[in-house]
Amino acid sequence: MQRTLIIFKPDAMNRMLVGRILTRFEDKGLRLVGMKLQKSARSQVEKHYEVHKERPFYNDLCDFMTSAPVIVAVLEGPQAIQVVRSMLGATNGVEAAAGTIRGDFGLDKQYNLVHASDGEDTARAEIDLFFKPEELVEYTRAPDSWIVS
Ligand code: 3AN
Repeated sequence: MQRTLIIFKPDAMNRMLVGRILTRFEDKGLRLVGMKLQKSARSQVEKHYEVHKERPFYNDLCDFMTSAPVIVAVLEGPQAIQVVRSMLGATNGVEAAAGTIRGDFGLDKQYNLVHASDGEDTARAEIDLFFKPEELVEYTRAPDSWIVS
């Protein structure tokens, strides 16, 4: 089992797409182990996107990510990091394949609806940045035995 951090970005929130996107993750069988609504602190967002600090879009990206409340969540499942990245599709909605979340709902590279961790180390760091250990819940659901053999 692997855990990955996702963020429903301000565009997903303002376009009221959270329910429809979350349904896709639920339909896939992924399990929510943490979830909260928050207006992110600038310092948290700056740290989250630190790897892009030198990129020209860094400041705009931090402005955007603090412009409205977001929903941060942790999803769990086999190979969850890769599974969720594949479901999102390419960064730019114009290029993202049809059938992916960005391919079906987006047309932009900044307004790309959902963030998801891109590797094991980043997933661990991002989960630590956005969640306290006690905010993550371990449990099983009745259908789990029919989702993973
Ligand atoms: P991904 O979200 O697919 O992991 P990254 O890590 O390359 O994409 O970029 C992080 C975030 O930076 C993206 N989600 C997007 O919001 C923003 N971003 C990436 N490239 C650009 C760009 N050329 N112009 C504006 N924003 C960008």
